[in-house]
Amino acid sequence: MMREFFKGIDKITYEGPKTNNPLSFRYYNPDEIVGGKTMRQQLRFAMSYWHTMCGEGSDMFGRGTIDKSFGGNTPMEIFKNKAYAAFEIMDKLDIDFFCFHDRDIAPEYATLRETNAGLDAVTVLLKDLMKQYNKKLLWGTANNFSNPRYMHGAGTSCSADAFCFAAAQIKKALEITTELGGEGYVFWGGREGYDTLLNTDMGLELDNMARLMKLSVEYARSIGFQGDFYIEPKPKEPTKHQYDFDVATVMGFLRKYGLEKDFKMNIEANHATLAQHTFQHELRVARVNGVFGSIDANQGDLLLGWDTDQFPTNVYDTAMCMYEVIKAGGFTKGGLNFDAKVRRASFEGADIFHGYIAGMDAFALGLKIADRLIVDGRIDQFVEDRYQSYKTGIGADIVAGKATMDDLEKHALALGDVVSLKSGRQEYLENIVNSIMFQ
Ligand code: XLS
Ligand code: CA
Ligand code: CA
Repeated sequence: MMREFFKGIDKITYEGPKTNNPLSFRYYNPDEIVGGKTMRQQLRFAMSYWHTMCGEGSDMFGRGTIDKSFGGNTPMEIFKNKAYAAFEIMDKLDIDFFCFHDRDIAPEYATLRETNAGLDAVTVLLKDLMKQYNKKLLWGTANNFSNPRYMHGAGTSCSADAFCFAAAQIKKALEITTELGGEGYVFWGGREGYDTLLNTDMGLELDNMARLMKLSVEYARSIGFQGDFYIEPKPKEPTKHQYDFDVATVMGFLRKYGLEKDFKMNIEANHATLAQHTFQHELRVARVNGVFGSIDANQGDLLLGWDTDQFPTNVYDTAMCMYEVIKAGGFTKGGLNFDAKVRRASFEGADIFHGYIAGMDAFALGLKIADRLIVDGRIDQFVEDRYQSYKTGIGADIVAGKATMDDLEKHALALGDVVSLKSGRQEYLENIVNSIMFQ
């Protein structure tokens, strides 16, 4: 008989919008078809191991408020219990995937060798539990930012020794991810950036970051990893300037180093707003560049202005997110990873469930609304009509690359002073969105 960590919480099931049961789904109905696929297939929810199994509620001003030792005494016992508890949570919430950093799943010992041995032991357990509960690994990654040796960065450190440690950690994380059948591998440049340019050789740092990524991709493919690689943009925090600032910046980096075929984006809502973009903007940039991959589903607090990683509840944002996801053709190997944590004062076990339910329902609603927006068709039609002038005449020649500067000038001169323009109709479109959301 397996030990139960969250007593009193049964499996969370769909009860529909009218239920009063807070421990049920009102909108997430896994088998319901929306947009030609089940909600389960469309949304591909994942649990973030770091927040859910490790985050203890500490902040800059106070220590933890939430005990995540799960009754373990030795480090190894604690991490094994985390694994059992993790699968209980996924099972009860009906979440199919999880994501982890190497240091979330096993203890860090005095040496890398011992730490790797610990990782191997937990990997065996995770593999077992995955089989038993029918759960999958959405993506793995290496924590190359917590250990003090990465104070100057990992791949961008001024120390070649630190660079090697980073590489060794990524190598091991890739091996584990492959062993567990991971569908992806994420690079989030935790300390890949700078605090002052006065001590920084930016050119070398960027070259080295690209070198490490290239080596990692080559190694992963050589050991049979078949998943997708993602870069997760973030503009700042912990460093003042992170090199992977936003999707557009990362595209420039990838193209400079010839890595654009190897990577897609893992886009986090909170990182988008930290970069002064909307979540939808980042998704759109990824989509039009053909690099949409996966999502870290959360939301920030615009008044606090740092990476608060809250469970997403803003349905307007989840709707526009799912609109972009559907337009990008849906998820292939990616999914919606709740890179989100309950607030420090929400210290009871049940709070984790309330957080996930809130996020899953907000995305279920978002999916349904996005599908309705697309089926309704008025927005798509409006955009289509707005660019009509490129369908015929000089516009068609521009698009076909046939028009010369002389042709363009000739056309402009012939117009005299008259350009016929139509309204952008922003308010009309916003009304459509609201009327579909609240129908
Ligand atoms: C931190 C990031 C991190 C990545 C994975 O801000 O969101 O958790 O998602 O390393
Ligand atoms: Ca993230
Ligand atoms: Ca974050």
